[in-house]
Amino acid sequence: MKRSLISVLFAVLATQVPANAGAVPAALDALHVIAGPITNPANAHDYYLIDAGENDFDWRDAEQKAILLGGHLASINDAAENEWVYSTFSNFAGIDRTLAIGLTDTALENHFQWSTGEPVTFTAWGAGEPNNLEVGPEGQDYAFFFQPTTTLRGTWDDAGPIFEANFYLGKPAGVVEVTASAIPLPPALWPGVATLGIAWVARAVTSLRRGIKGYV
Ligand SMILES: [Ca+2]
Ligand SMILES: [Ca+2]
Ligand SMILES: [Ca+2]
Repeated sequence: MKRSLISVLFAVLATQVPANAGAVPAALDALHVIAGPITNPANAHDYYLIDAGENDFDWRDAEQKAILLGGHLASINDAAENEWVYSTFSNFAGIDRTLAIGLTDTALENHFQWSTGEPVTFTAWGAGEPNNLEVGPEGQDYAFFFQPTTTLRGTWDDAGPIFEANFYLGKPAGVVEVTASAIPLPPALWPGVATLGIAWVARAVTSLRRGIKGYV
């Protein structure tokens, strides 16, 4: 995982944002941005849909990409945001998708927290979830929406971090939420990046976000 994240980082840093409006920076390919920014009128936050291209989808990589975009995987703070996120992205471009959101209990089993640090004020677990199903030694610590063709559509499942690229129940993707107060690249989350200079990286990311504004 480390190698792929580093390659993403360098792709971002190497990006020269073109002056001409409407051009799509090459770094978007590395971040696998499918769509965005799309603004939720209810909270004025911008959202992106990202995936892992042809690779297996890893929740942890998606969260790091979200940070590079200036946010985190989406925090679902109420029923209205749940409905908006699911209806906007679960069948985006006509493709059924299994959507990652920013909820995880990696720190303490069955104590789910948003990666933004916001308090958990709303949940929409599917029947019987979260069940921490022991499919591997780690259990299930990462939240995803069930995708549209399941009877549990619109509700959440705890799952392992990795979904195969060709997962048979909907292409895995992540929903990124950017708030006005989001601080790109918190040093605590990017210890390796700190040595490269946080300010330099933050400037590059800000330029990138400016460059892709309007790209949907
Ligand atoms: Ca939110
Ligand atoms: Ca768990
Ligand atoms: Ca589960």
